[in-house]
Amino acid sequence: MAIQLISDLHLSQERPDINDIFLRYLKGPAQQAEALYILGDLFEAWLGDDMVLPEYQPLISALKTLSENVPLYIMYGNRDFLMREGFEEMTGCKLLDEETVIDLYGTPTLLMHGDTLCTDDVAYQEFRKMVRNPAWQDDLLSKTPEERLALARKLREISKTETQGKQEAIMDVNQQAVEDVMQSHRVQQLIHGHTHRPAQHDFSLAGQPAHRIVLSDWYQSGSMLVCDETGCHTEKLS
Ligand code: LP5
Repeated sequence: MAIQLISDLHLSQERPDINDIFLRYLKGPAQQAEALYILGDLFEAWLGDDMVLPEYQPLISALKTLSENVPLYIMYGNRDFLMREGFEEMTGCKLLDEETVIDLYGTPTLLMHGDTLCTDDVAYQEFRKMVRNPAWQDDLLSKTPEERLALARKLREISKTETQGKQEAIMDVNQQAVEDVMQSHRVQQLIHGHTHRPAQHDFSLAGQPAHRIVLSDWYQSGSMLVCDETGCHTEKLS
């Protein structure tokens, strides 16, 4: 048995081929998992548990079916931070804190989405503060579905323009932020997504070997990290 980790699927009606890969994954390889961890941005946009977009329905039903056999855990990304108890009920996924330490076959491992590690992206961190404010979210959730969709579209437009104007380096993690959060949780291993720069980084932390694994997005094809007693490796999904 092995633990599987995925992130940054950005499921949406714009990429039906990726939705199909996800459905095949849930009915196939995911059935073999000891547990499945989804580290954020499962959906392109989650606009509230009370307005599930029709294209998400089969994906949600497939998650619920899988949850009858496999423990499912999920954390928010920067696109789906409006998931609440309703989402847990409809999918069988348990929402995790945004910094969660698990015992990965004897190695304490910190799981994160990864956006908070991009501390050089000051504009994003300010934006994040705004949208993570409970009052802002309550106000948003009181709006009609049409208003929420319009706002989400507007935010996507702004974000696309903004990211095109940013240097690549500032949209990556800040190494000091990585080390600070790892030390605060007393771990030597971190797994996260968000940056869309899949890699395994080795470095030294407090004089000991440390390891940061960045998960792949699902823009071109599916991908999962598989971890067992022997270590972690990436497998492509199609
Ligand atoms: O998403 P991605 O990977 O392209 O870029 C991210 C950061 N951008 C975001 C914004 C999201 O893309 C917007 C998503 C909207 C859908 C979900 C919303 C659900 C609820 C809302 C509606 C119901 O996260 C981007 C980072 C990049 O990652 C790399 O880390 O740089 O950050 C930005 O682009 C933020 C800008 O720099 C600052 C934006 C200021 C916007 C101020 C808006 C004011 C309100 C306007 C209302 C119309």
